[in-house]
Amino acid sequence: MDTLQRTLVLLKPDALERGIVGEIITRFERVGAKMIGMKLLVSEKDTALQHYTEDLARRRGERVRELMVAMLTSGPIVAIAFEGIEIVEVVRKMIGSTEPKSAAPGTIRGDYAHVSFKHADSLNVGIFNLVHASGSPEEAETEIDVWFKPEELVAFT
Ligand code: IDP
Ligand code: MG
Repeated sequence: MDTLQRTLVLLKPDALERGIVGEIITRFERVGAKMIGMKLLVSEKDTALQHYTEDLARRRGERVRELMVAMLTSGPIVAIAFEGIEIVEVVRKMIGSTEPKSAAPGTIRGDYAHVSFKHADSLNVGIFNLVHASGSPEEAETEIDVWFKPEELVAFT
């Protein structure tokens, strides 16, 4: 198994609205994750659909996929590609579980948010949890391709 991996992080519109982009990036810098790509953009609907794929609809329902595509395209986002040793798992650990209410203190979702699935459901919105991170090395490679052209990734040692 190759221990050197890449992962895709998105700072979702709520992170930009809250003005905590720098604080979140600082956390990844602290653990030594190597930034190999970063951009600020407003996502097209097509791109958001490539990111939140059929897989999300299968796992969480078509409604959640639609809500998340709407959320992701609702304002500026920051896309970052990181490289590091088993970095996929490390970054997932750092962001915490999907529902901020359940996310452990010390995680990004646990430290900067607190809302529940129940609350999001009552408003019929996707849950605001600030950050996306790839769930597996395979997902990471697919997602990096969605957000970055090869020439936008910086290789240096
Ligand atoms: P993850 O982001 O922790 O990997 P996924 O299951 O891949 O979680 O879901 C993608 C995103 O969709 C979540 O981060 C969250 O914002 C949103 N989401 C997932 N399930 C629900 C739900 O039941 N209600 C509202 N939003 C949801
Ligand atoms: Mg996911």
